Amino acid sequence: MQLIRHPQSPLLYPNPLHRWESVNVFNCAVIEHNGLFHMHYRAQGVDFISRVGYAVSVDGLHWNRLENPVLSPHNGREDYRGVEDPRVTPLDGVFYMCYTAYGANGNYPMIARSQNLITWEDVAPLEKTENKDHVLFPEKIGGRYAIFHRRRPHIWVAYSDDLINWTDHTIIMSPREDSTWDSKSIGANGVPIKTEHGWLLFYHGYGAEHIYRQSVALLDLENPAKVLHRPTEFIMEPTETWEIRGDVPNVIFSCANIVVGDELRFYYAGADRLIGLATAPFADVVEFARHGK
Ligand code: BMA
Repeated sequence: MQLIRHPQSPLLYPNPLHRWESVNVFNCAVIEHNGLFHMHYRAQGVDFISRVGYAVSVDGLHWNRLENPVLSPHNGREDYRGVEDPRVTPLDGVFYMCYTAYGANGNYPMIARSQNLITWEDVAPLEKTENKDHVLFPEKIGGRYAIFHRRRPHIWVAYSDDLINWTDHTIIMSPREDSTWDSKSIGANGVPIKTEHGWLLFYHGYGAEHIYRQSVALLDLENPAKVLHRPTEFIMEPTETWEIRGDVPNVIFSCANIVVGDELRFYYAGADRLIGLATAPFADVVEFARHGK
């Protein structure tokens, strides 16, 4: 099974009129809330520092953007090189954004909070070591917050009572040495989707050729460290010119996988430069995942 590129894709381009987003717009979060689609996207302009922009849409295809970023570096040495790769999770009436703070010590996995999707305040970093690709689950598991994260090269899960202290860090999935596409590193994408067959996790992987491809896995609902099914094949790889050539070549990267009606909407960035959309009947994706090993 392969995801299908939407005919209107790519949907979002750099804006040459704004210094902060004139070069690349890429890895975006998308949620549906109160009848609108809300996007938080990573942008780079003339200084190549990543900021997070906000756009809103009635159909998830045509987007209206704010003039200024909603999140910029604000923690001195810890994020002066940029705030990257937002993943937004609505939970208990609050919006949480997991983003990467890129600074003097590498990448910190940060968690921020908002009531209105525009003004954000930091909660705390998940940990103060190299780590990224973290995304909060949309509900608590066993009474605790749950999060995916990535201490290279594995996808981990961890739990917290207060979003500040995280414990029970467990590896759930690792690169597959014998794989043609995910032998080197893997990381979680957007908010996992709860299904009757388990948590549907979308994740990216790359191998020796350093091509970022995409696939899915199904995890146990009560204990997501337990992988129920993990197909060997990928469901999307860079094929279009704008996915092969851009800022970083051969990259499909995604921080947003949502279900709208019967359809999976997989928002992604091509080559770290443009934002596009791929879709598939959601039932087909679940079936594909279920038939994995
Ligand atoms: C990853 C992240 C992403 C980026 C990708 C491809 O490590 O930094 O933000 O899209 O590399 O360059």
